[in-house]
Amino acid sequence: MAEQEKKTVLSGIQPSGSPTLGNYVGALKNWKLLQTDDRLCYYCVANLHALTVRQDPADLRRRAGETVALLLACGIDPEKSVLFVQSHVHEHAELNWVLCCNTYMGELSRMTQFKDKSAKHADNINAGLFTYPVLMAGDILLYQSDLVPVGADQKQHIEIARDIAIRFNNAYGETFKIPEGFIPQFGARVMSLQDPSMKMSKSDPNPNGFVAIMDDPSVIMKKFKRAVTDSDTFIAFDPENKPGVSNLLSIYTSFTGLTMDEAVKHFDGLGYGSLKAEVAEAVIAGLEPVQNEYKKILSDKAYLEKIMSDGAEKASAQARKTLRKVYRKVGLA
Ligand code: AQP
Repeated sequence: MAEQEKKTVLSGIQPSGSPTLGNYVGALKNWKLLQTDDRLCYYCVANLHALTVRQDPADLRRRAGETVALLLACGIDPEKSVLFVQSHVHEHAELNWVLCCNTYMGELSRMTQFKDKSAKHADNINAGLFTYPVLMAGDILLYQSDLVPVGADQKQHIEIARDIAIRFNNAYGETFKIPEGFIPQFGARVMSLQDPSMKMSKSDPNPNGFVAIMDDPSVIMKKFKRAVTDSDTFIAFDPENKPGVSNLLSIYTSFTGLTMDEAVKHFDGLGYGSLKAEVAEAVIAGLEPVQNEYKKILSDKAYLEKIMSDGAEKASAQARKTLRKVYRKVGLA
C-alpha cells in the first residue's frame, strides 16, 4: 500500500517511572496489534510531558532509553513503526506554542487530569501541568494522525485535541486532520491493587498499588496476594460493588484471552486466595517474554542509540512538514 494511503496512528508513554500493567494492558499491547500493513504508527517516549512533575534529571535521561527498549520488547517493530523520543523532535515544542495561543484557559481548567495531578503535587502546580493537553494535541496533530490508541484516562485529552484542531482549521483553513481516539473495550482502566477506586499509576508512591512490567515474578505474586478485595467470599464481576475483585478479573481476562463470563465461571466456588494466585500466575507468564527481550535489548546500547536516532529522523521529516504549514498559515513564515 502506498505510504500516503495508510492511516496514521500516534501514541506516547511518559518515562515518569517504571511502566505498569495498566500501561501494558491499556496501551502497549494494543500498539503492537495496530502495526498492520495499512497503518503507519508513530510511537513516542513523551519525556517533555514527564517534566510536568519534578523529575531527577539523571533518571529522566536513563528512562528515555529504557522506555524505548521496553517498547521494542513489547513488540514495536522499528521496520514497521516510527519509534522516537519526543524531545529529539523539536517541532513538538514549537507547535505547542502556536496551539497554546489557540486554546482557552476555560477549556483547560475542565481537564480532570489537571485537577487530579494538582491535588497530588500541591507543591508544584506549574503552568506545564495546566497546558499538558495542548502539548499532547500537538503530538497528535504534527503527524496528521487518524487514530490515537489510549487508556480511558486520556479520553478527555483526545477530545480537546479534536476541538483545538477544528478551531484552528476554521480560523486558518484546512491544516490538521481530525483524530479519533481508540480506547480498548477491556483493560482501558486497570485500577490500583491497593485502592481500586484509583487507576493504577507508575508514579504511585505505594509500590504495592501497581505491578511494574519489569517486576520479578516473586514480587508480582506478593503484590497480587496483598491486593485489596472485599469482605464477601464469592467471585463476581461487579465493578461498582466489588471493584477490587472485578479489577483482578479484568486483568485475568486480558492475560488469558478468556471472556469475562468464562473467567467468572472458571472461578466459580473458589475463594479470593485462588483468584489472586491465578491472576498473578497469568500475569507472570504473560510478562516473561517481554522481560527477557527487554534485558537483551537494553544490553545493546549501540542498537538502542541507532533506533532512537533513526526514529527521530523519520519523525522529524513528517513533523517539519506540518510545522512549516502551520507557520505559513499563522504568519510566522
Ligand atoms: N491504569 C491504566 N489502565 C489502562 N491504561 C492506562 N494508561 C496509563 N495508566 C493506565 C495508558 O498508558 C498510556 C501511557 O500513559 P502515560 O505514561 O502517558 O501517562 P499516564 O496515563 O499518566 O500513566 P501513569 O502510569 O498514570 O503515569 P503517571 O503516574 O506518571 O501519571 C496512555 O495511553 C494511558 O491512557
